Amino acid sequence: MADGKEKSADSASAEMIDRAVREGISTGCSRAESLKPCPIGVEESCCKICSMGPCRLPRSKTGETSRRAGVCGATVDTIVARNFARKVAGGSASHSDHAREVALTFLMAAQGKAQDFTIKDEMKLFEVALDFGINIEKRDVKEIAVELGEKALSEFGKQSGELIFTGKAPLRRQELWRKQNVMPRGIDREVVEVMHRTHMGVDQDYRHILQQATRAALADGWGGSMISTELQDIMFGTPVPVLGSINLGVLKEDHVNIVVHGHEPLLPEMLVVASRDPVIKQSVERSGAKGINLAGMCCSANEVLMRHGIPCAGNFLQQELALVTGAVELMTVDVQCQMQGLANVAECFHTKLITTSDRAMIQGAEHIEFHPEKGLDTAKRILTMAIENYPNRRGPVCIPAEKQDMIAGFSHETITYLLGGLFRASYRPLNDNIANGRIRGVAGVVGCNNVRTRHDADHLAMIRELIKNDVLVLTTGCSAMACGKAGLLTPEAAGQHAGKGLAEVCETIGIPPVLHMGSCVDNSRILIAATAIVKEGGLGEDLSDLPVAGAAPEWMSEKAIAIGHYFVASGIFTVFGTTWPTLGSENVTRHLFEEYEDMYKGMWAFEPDPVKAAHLMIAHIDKKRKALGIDKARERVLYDMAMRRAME
Ligand code: NFS
Repeated sequence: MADGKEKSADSASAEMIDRAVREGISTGCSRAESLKPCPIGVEESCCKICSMGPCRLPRSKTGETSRRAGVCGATVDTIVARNFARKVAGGSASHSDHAREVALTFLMAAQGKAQDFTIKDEMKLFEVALDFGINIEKRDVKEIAVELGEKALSEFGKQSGELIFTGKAPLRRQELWRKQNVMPRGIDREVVEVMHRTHMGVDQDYRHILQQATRAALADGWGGSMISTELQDIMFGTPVPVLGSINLGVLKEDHVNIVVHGHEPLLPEMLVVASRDPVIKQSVERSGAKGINLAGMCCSANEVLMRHGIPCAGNFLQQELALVTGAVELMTVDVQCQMQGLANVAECFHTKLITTSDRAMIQGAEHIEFHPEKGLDTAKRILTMAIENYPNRRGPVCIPAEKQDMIAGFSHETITYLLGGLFRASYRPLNDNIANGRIRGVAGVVGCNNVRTRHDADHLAMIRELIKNDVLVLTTGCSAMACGKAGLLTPEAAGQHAGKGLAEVCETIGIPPVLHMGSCVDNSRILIAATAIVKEGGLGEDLSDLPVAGAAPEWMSEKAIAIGHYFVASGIFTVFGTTWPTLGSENVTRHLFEEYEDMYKGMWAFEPDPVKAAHLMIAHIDKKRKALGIDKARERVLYDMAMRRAME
């Protein structure tokens, strides 16, 4: 196998990839070498929706889309659109089922049935209650919270009408959604309808299938994901900038290391509380360890980092590598992005792998189910297991030295405050700096790692190119963690990497040029921030008027497709890297890449080269600046031929 440095741009990961190879431990990297992607599946021109197939309709050698049809007569357009829509449904379902769990816990907390959970941010409770049309005057906090919990839960099963949070979008956008008939109803309903319409022999017009995919994606972005973020903020506190550290070097040889991996912050929040318990502290002392070291992995990491400054061990492709250090006593996983391969790696060491959600078990892992009403007890039980496992370490522990400081916690509320100050909190300074050209535009760069690209490399290449060109970057998920490891989430990064205009603004306010806004459900924070820019005035009347763009250069999950699709349907140009799942159909690709611009004023693009992709985003930002009449404020950039071709 190629050496670790070729697989990862992060030297700590490279070191652990090499260790795994030396010791014959299977990881995502080694499995990817022996498993090449299927060339037909990669273009999604394979239908396995019924058992008369699978029907494979590859493009001809000359690159043309096949004119053949599946056994039932389904064209390649229908097949590709169905596969795409099902990806959106899978992603929306994941974010939204997470949201449901949060809403259920929120309601139990409000009713006093989950004593370990409380309302930490009353101000946000009142704001969100008002969004939901709840009367907050002369009412008890608990009463308001109960009503909010009930109303939030009823958003999932709403059979008609519009999701309440869509009312937060600019009015123009809401009108456009109604005109295109994609205003989302209940979240569950939209996902179920995608599954129904894409069943054998139902919806067989690719445009009509994609319309429903759009409605399901909007139910995620302006429904499920937003409900998660808002209720989590109320329960656990709205993030404010916090200093944290990241990379495998956060693990400590002389501590009991516990890695919390997954997505729902409910158990991780309780683990944080339990780790401070005096009884737990005493048992750590007895074990001979110097203390407990909690570290996060994937989006759970982002959640506990943003609210408590708990260190991050790493992003998606580091989950197995954290165990390869031999220093992890216990890893908890709940839902999403957890590789089944973890069980095998854990077995090679003393590590206990614990599944905690009633929706996800892994063969070979131990299952300790988390229930909100006894959250703290479960957390203590898990910590005790980890402490008892500390003396069982086998073989040499090998923790890479890399550990990087970073600032996270840029919620939409924080950005308002940082820009305008406590007494005149507003987006005005940001809008002014966009209008005067110091900030050329804003990009949301988000999403996963993908083993088919060099770990972290594309995120970093794209983001460095954007900030060099004065584009302020908002980031979440595994992309945010890639930035953290590379030192881009520090205020000093502005002077080192940002263009003159952006650096000036960042240095004045004291913020990094790349703002960590949280986990993947927190992409809803980016929607709210973009809406706040519109509402501040002077930069158009809809999200699609803004000089902004989105990207996921190393995406791999269905959730990333759902996110990208709600960004696009919200009017934002969005470019994905690695691979693109509609290449099997020219019509579907044209629909999403071109016709969507007319319909939604936002569209998809695919560009695997991250620097070229950054320039597609910059070109889009410049196009929007021109339309707003603010292009004169900045010098024009001369594009070379290669860049122009990439833009066409
Ligand atoms: Ni998002 Fe977070 Fe990471 Fe991708 Fe997975 S952890 S929810 S899906 S891999 S960014």
